[in-house]
Amino acid sequence: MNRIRVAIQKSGRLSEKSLDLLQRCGLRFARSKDKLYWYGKDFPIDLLLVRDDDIPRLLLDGVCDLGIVGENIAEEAMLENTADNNLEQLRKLPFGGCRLSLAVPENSGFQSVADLDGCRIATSYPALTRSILTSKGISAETVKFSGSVEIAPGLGTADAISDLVSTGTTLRANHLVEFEVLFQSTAALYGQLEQLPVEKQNMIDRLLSRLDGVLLAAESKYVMLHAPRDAVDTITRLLPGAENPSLMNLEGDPGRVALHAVCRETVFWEHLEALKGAGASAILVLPVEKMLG
Ligand code: PRT
Ligand code: ZN
Repeated sequence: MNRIRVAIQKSGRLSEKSLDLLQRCGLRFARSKDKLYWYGKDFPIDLLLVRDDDIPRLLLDGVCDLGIVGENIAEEAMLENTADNNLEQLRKLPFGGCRLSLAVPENSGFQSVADLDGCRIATSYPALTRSILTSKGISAETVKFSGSVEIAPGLGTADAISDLVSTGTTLRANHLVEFEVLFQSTAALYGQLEQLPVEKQNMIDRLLSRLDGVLLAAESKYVMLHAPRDAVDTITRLLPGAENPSLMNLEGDPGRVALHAVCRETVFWEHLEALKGAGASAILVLPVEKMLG
């Protein structure tokens, strides 16, 4: 069986973006009736739609070759499993960003993380939380919650929580204050460390190369502008992540040129203002859809 199986989240914060990313790599799928297994149409790459918590195990057991999951889940799984069974992080992905933070009740009186020594901390990530706290010289007891961790202090089950935070709204709504960030997380593509048959590995390498193209294109822009010929060097330096621009003559205007460049970093309004200040005009910023090589 030389087909590649990719596990992604069935429904949740990472589902849509994971699927969109794979589709932008040129993958198309025939959806099965139960919607759990999607068969790859043009490539031997199939999808398995599962709960995110199951993804590390599917990789470790060799059921899937690739998986997209939050680093928080992958790190927790790696700390729970023995070291001979590790996942390999292949690429970080630009979505699913959040942080695992310690939070304590408002007016709890805790002054520093050290005060949590010997306390009970409710979390869905006990192994990750303990490992980070241990590295800070703090030994705390963790109480495992699968969801709604934020209600634990109110119930008297824990003194503090260690939970994922993105906007902080959930903490505020539960009268908790963020105390310390333990771990920054983002979605990532994982593989297994096992050696794969050559054909499978080649297919994964091809997918990774397309993925790199998609990720690079996402933050790249094609910039076109007119510039005074003697300001070309200054203007090139002002373009974020650009190298070797193309220059073209402007008919009837020997003192100015048209300059085209690919900027491999985000182009902000401030950059455009600086370009204008250096003499650029007719500045156009276009999205880049695909990139290779
Ligand atoms: O059903 P399944 O098990 O697949 O999904 P799930 O409910 O376990 O996961 P889901 O879809 O909620 O999250 C999937 C992944 O998204 C997580 O593993 C993280 O990697 C990432 N992610 C990013 C988040 C958040 N942001 C996030 N804010 N996961 C959870 N939250 C929760 C957090 O636990 C807390 O309850 O949102 C709340 C806090 O959000 P704010 O905005 O109020 O701070
Ligand atoms: Zn989950």
